Amino acid sequence: MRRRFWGWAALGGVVGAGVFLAAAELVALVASPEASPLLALGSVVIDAVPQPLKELAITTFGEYDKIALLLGLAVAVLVAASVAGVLQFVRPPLGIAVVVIAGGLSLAASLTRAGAGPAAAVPAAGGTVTGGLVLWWLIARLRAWAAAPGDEGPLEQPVPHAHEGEPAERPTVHAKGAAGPGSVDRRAFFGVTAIAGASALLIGVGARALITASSSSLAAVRKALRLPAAKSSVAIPAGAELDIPGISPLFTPNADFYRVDTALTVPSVDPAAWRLVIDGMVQQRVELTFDDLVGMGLDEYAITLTCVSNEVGGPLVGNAKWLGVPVRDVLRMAAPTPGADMVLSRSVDGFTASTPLGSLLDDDLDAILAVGMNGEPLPLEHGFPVRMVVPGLYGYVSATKWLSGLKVTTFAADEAYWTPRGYSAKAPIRFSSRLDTPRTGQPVPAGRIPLAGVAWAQTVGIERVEVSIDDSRWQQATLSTPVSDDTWVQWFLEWDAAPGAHNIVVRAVDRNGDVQIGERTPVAPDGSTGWHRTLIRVT
Ligand SMILES: Nc1nc2c(c(=O)[nH]1)N[C@H]1C(S)=C(S)[C@@H](COP(=O)(O)O)O[C@H]1N2
Ligand SMILES: [Mo]
Repeated sequence: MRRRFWGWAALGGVVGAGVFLAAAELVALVASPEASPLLALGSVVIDAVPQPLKELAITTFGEYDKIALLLGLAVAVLVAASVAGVLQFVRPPLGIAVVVIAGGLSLAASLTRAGAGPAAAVPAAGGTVTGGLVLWWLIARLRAWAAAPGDEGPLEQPVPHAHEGEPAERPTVHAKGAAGPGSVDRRAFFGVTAIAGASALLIGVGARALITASSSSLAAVRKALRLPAAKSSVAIPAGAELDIPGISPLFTPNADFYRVDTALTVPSVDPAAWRLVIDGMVQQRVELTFDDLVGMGLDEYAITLTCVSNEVGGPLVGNAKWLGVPVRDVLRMAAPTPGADMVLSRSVDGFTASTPLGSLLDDDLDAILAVGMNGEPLPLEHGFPVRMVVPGLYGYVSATKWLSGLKVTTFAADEAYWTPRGYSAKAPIRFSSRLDTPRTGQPVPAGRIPLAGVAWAQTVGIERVEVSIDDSRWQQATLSTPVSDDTWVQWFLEWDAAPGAHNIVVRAVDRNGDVQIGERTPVAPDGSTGWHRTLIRVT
């Protein structure tokens, strides 16, 4: 078929895809809000991409890694849709075959998400049928127009717009074509393209907005939630916080707290419907409601949380005051049976973490089920309404957000989310230190200035922090008064900065007397090592 129609065929394909997605969103709204095909596909991609690629995405896009993924998916959909349109034009029903394949993939993706019931299949199925019909009809009109005798088609090669507004008004049709055979099909093609395109846009955006609105109603639920007062609060000793511009604050504000998870959209969990199931190798299966949990009494704990993906000197660490209940109190209600050595905590979104049972039962370790963070209910993106926090273990093996279950089991029998993806099943944190100020690329004027930052060795505590300037001897920094061994400390060292470039290296020594490992190792499989080195320019 004539190549000059390929642009219009691609446009038909894109409109068909738009109708596919809009219809799916509309059906999802009624049938299965979690089963949006695009989001389901995105989640499958997140779960499937190999670990190095994922690290690359996190380091390249940071907090925007998920937006980048969705944009990438959108581009892929545009390309596939255009190809489907052209294929359907050149060799029907190959385009329809592409739609069916896309529908099958979305269907599989929706059905395999955590907690998906049979209803999760409906949006993808509805989208496939509607999108396929529109594509078939549009391309049939285009083929009739292209095949019409005497119609040479557009005089100039029309360039399809990015948005399918009013291509019919383009000066592409000469008088003979307008009245000749095929003009009915041409008008039908453009008319339906415009109407279908515009409706897809309206319906798709509208349905998504309504689905999103349900999460803003959850935000209102969270805002109205009043947690019982804490039985005990964290004592902050004098000198716990240094007053140095540019240093990490002792407690990281919730809005600045790093976020790492595999959830493409923040899971919505209503505390009124929340249940925690403790099962597996237990004498007594236990099921708790949110009121049961907070009714056990809340205490405040200051704990620094660390991500295994944090590079030396990186931002994926934060300190907060958590309000919660010891995990051991809940586990003891269920009475773990002998032989168990692991607790597999599960999130509503399917994420799992493997934590040694011994750590969670240890009376001297403040492993908690947290419901509050820095004086508020947990923020939605930090695991509302309940998450786990365990001092001294990386987040991926302990800090399950949107918690739904604790399965008492063994490391031999069960595997957590990250274990088959290149990370260790057990991962105590590697203690570390960081220079916060001054920063690389931020020249400072010569004179006396503080070098300052934070250091953490959860459960053990920081003994001292040492700084080496231009490879000279290690100088001991001054520490803030620790809140506890589970929180980071701030440190500073006054420095007479002379003009030029200077190499600053920081390392910590923990209370066991161990010196921070100097050798650089990557974040996988169990956390980065190395000293934070910073090049500072003094002017
Ligand atoms: N449900 C769920 N919980 C999760 C994760 C996740 O992907 N899904 N990521 C874990 C990881 S890797 C870390 S480091 C911490 C991060 O917690 P934050 O986002 O509140 O800082 O959450 C943990 N809990
Ligand atoms: Mo993490």
